[in-house]
Amino acid sequence: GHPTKFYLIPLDLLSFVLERDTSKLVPGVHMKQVGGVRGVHFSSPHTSMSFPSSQLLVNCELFPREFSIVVTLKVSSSSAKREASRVKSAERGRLLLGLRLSRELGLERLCSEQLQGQLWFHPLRRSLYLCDGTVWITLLEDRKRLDYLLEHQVLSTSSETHDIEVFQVPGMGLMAAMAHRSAASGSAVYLWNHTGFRLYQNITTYGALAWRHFIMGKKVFLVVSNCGGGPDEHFNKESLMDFSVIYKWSKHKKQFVRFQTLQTHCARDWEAFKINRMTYLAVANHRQGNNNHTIDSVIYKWNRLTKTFEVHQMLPTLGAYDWEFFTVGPYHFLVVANAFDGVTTFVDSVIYIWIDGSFQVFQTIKTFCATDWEMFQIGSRVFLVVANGHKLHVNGPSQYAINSTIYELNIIGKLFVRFQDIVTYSAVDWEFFSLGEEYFLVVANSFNGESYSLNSIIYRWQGYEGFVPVHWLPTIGCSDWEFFSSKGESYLIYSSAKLPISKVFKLKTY
Ligand SMILES: [Ca+2]
Ligand SMILES: [Ca+2]
Ligand SMILES: [Ca+2]
Repeated sequence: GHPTKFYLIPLDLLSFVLERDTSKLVPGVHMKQVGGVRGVHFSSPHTSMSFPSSQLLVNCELFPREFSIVVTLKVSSSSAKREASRVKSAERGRLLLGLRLSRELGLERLCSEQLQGQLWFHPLRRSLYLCDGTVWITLLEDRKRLDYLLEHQVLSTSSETHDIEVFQVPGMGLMAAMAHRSAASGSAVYLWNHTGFRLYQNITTYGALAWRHFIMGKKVFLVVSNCGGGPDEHFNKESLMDFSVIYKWSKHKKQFVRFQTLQTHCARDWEAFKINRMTYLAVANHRQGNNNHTIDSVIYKWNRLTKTFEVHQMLPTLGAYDWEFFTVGPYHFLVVANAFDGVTTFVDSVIYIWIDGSFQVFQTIKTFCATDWEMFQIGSRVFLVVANGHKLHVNGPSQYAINSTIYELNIIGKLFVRFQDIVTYSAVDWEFFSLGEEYFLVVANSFNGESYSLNSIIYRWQGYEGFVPVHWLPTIGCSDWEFFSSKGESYLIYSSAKLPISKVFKLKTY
């Protein structure tokens, strides 16, 4: 799976510089012996200690941006002290890499000014600390870290897929509902076993665009949006087939059964949420007829007496694509991704806040064919990231390589402020996930103006630097990414709007 693995053969770095002339050591190099352990101490770098990096990295023209040195330590019962090694790799005489290791093993010593720069390895915690002159800073802790992704399953589906929803059904396990394009074959629910997703139930849909699951009491529900028959239909049934259906899981039949039908308008997304133990659904109505994007989206509320969802509030939207609900402390927010007003994609998306039983405008944010909002938290910090699809103004050309932006909630200023811009290619989905103590975002890039074969990119949170790209995953017409875990393993699945396949990747950690 991972080509670079083949090059991971152990190298004795010291042998590159020490065994040239065994009769004498070069200036600035001393042998040291502490408690029966011999080591080499480099007090000052000398140019004769250099060696070309090509000796280390065979078939590698350029020195890589990321480079790891694995230090293997044999831990004896007595505290051992090692001082080692300065590695210098010179390209045209320039110092590219310097490493100074001075490491303590065993129980904690007080970090003082004299120990500044010293590393301390705790064998029981398997953690590595650095003394900054005052305190020990944690450099490494024994925890899960993302290494690489392994293709786990290529799932053939009856047609192209616009959306995946992964959820748990008590007594059944993990399931995935997929919004397949074709009205002839409809959509399907898949059941997970360790080898992958297997077809479980076919459900009649007409150009399905989105699935969403929700739970009321102990009952599991699914809602799907239909957007006409799509190109499969030979005559115009659009108005008849433009609706959404709520299904309920029947424990008895072990199937999803039809529960309620709602009139929607090419709904791109359903969001389910609870406020004060009441269940609400929000639908993102995208357009009415062929061209009217300036329409209302609807918040529905569960009525316990009639046992149906009823209209609670209408909110004006512009080609709405996505709703995202989130809660910060005592405050409930709902943000809409507005995509298009019929003329331009330069439209405002709106963050609403729940006040006295209804949503009111909290903040508007300029977006460009916004297709998705994803909220995530890192520690106490609250972020919102938008997927911008493309820039289109009146009848001008469309731009697909544009910024999608991460915003951070400024609690004092009571508004979201720009945190980081990331270039995306007609982005249609962001998915946030964490592994151990690492945080990631994956973006679904769908189109660059010429091709649908593009990389989706996984970004890793690096604190001050924000999110940096770490993995590139080739996709075709990517429409959705979902993260899920099963039996301690983590997975990502993506769907394609251009090919009848979905792919599951297993996240390999070290
Ligand atoms: Ca989804
Ligand atoms: Ca979303
Ligand atoms: Ca997603």
